Amino acid sequence: MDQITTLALDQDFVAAQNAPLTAALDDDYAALGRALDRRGIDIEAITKAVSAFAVAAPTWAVGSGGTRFARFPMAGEPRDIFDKLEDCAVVNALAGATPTISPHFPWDETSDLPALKELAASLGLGFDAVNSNTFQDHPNDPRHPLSYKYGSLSHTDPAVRAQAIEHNLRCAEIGEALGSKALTVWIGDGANFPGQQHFGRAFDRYIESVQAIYAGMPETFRLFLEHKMYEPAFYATVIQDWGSSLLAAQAVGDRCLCLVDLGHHAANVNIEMIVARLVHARKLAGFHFNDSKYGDDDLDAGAIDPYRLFLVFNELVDAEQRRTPGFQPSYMLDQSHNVTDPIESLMTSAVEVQRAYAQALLVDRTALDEFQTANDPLMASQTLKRAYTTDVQPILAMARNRKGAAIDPVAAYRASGYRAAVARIRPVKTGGSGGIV
Ligand SMILES: [Mn+2]
Repeated sequence: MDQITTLALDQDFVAAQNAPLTAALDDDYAALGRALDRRGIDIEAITKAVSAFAVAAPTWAVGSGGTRFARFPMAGEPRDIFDKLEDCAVVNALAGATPTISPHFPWDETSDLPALKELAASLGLGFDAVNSNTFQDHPNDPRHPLSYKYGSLSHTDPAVRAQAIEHNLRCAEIGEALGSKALTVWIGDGANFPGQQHFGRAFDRYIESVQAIYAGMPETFRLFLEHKMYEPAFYATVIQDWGSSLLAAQAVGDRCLCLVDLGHHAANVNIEMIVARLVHARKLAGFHFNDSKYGDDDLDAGAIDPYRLFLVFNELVDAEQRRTPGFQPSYMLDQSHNVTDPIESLMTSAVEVQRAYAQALLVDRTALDEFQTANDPLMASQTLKRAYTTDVQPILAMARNRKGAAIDPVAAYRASGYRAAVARIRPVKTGGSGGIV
């Protein structure tokens, strides 16, 4: 492959884009610094923490997503994992918050792993958790002669389970070669009709399969179990909620943890409380960030309910500051971009996640503790709101500016002409009607 040259990855271009914006940024940053100082908060400490904060970009999110009904392809969509890496590099170069990518197999299959590693290194990208896929068949792969139509790790047929276990072990092996340290397992197993599946036996089979993956994967690896309430199984899913996920993780081992995808719950479920419970159990793997209005919408993080995102981070920062043993969450975006340029969505989403983190760092935890102890719900709530309503934009922009990323990532991206440039060398990719690409 030819590595493309693009203005979006050119430091001088980004610096030139930032130049006319720096005076206003300095002014806003100084004003916010004074305001925070009056609250006893050192703005530099917050900026440093924000600067160190990272969220992984999933490789599948740089292509156009779709729904069950249709997918509308976009110009210049990535053709393979190498193109995806280049798109992810642009996201990281301009928004400065996604230094790692999370690959998915078989979607990211390549026969040349060393070349993949080399390209990632040249683009300054590392590899986060590897994702396995046993929720669809792999018709062109001779290692997958059996169908996952009726499940994978919990399938009634031991041969299908063995095939699915083998796929997961292979994903871990590829991940190890790429420098990843975790394997994420999400299965679509479940039932579409009452009576279709024996709940207890299916769960037992799932645990047994995950135990086999855990025993076979590298000892340096962590195993993330992702739950999801529904879809593709619409009546019952084997790992439908954090309770099932926790029971399974506890049955498997210390390095087996529960991953929370914000969209994978019933409407109005208190996700921040799930975070607190998983932190308590020392079983929080991390997050797949996205947003939703109705279900597993996979909308951009912070697009619908930024306060909920803040409340999730409020729990995460609380755990971080209490130095909870073993607290080492892994953060990733997991969204489907149906109507936007995925690069723009990923950049703005990474910024929204960072924003929620910055706001959560501003919570006066001593005051909050006192209001909780004194049973003062109004002031406790106001303590959170005071942090949430603080405009931390200058902190986020300053963190980006200092690391050579863009003060205004979307404006810089559009000015770079990246999409038009890749559209000239990447043919339009039709097909793929699924909601996930
Ligand atoms: Mn997910």
